[in-house]
Amino acid sequence: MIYKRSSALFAEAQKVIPGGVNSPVRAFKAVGGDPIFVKKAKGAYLYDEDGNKLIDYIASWGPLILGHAFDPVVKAVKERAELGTSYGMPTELETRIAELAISMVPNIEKIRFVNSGTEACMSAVRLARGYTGRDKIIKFSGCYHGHSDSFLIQAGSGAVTFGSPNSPGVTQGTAKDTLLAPYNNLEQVKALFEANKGEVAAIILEPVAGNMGCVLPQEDFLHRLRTLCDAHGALLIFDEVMTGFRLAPGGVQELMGVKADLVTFGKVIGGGLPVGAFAGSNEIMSKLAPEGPVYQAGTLSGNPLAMAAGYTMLKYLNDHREVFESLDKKTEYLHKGLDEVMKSSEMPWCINRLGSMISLHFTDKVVDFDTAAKGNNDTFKKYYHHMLDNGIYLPPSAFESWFLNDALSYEDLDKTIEATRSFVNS
Ligand code: KE4
Repeated sequence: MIYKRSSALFAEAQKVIPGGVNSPVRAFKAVGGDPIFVKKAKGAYLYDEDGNKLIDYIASWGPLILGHAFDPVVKAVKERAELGTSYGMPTELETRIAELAISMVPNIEKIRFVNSGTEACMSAVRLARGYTGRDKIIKFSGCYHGHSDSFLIQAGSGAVTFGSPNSPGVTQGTAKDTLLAPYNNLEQVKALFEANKGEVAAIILEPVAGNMGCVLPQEDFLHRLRTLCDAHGALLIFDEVMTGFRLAPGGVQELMGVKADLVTFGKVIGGGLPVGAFAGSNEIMSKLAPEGPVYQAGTLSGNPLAMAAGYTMLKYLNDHREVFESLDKKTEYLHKGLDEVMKSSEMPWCINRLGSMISLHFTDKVVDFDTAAKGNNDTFKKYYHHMLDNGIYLPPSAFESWFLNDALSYEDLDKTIEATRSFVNS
């Protein structure tokens, strides 16, 4: 594949944008080479600036579960734009998407819309602290909840991709209130609660992690966290920015039957436009301004274009729930195909999957950040570029989940499996 124009555009971008990108994980630092500049996208395919057609496995890092430029969403945004793009005033549309989201997701009575997953998680933690009157939070190494200071402590995704989980600029004052445990390690969580009696406002976690690659909660991990939070008067926050409206209409709460006190959303809820949200019981959410004292705000929160895209997306998913089964079946097919190919390789490998979240690791077991970090990154880099040269666009980091979209055909999946076979045989 030729990437001349992408490289030229990258050189121009680096002169005016730090690192040439507006989000670090796009910069290909973890896999080497210059990032691909995209010209347009439709369905399961990206068309880059050099005219290459690529099968897309990031779907904008999750939002585009129905594929790029999904016609109903495009139509809704075009029509809404004719009515004005932002008012800074309430609109009926915000009420309708709130009602729809609440009808789809268990255990939530009120929802507040923001502009990103970071904002959603940051606001949910502030609300938990305001509601409990406590300062500390427990997070898990390798989980990523956006780039708010409290979370850039052993974070996943781009933060770990750069090997700088503790970002400069995060003060000790902030870091001291973020307690860390390895994912799936209940004993450490118990120890943190014992050592910080009455001080923990909340546990926040990705109930199915996607920012170390895909890492599943073991046995009754989520149920036991629920019990520990109840015993210690802390809130349980599910960060479903990635899993929400992807693993099931009601997300992981529905899938695994565990009740969270607050749930955060992003990605799919915005249908490809900037939307985040956080939700919970009326009892907790009523503490939010202007109803309560916990302040949170945003000029473009509830933006009509973003609400039009998000509403159209959620309504389609709610009315066509067969999409979730279709996506799961396609991902299972891909999983089985990759399994069969990788079995013939000498190198250590494992594949983690739940629903349409899947990741291939070049190590033999990934259950938390430490085991994910043992993956052979040199092999991943070689695999990444081999796949790219075969027209397959994977997330440019071993610490990401692949995101399937329902526009992918079984022929696309076969191409992905065969390109992996040619890598193993090379
Ligand atoms: P955003 O602020 O990027 O919208 O959402 C932050 C966030 C919060 N919680 C979870 C579970 C997330 O996965 C994310 C963002 N995900 C990354 C990809 N793993 C975004 C990609 C990027 O940083 O460019």
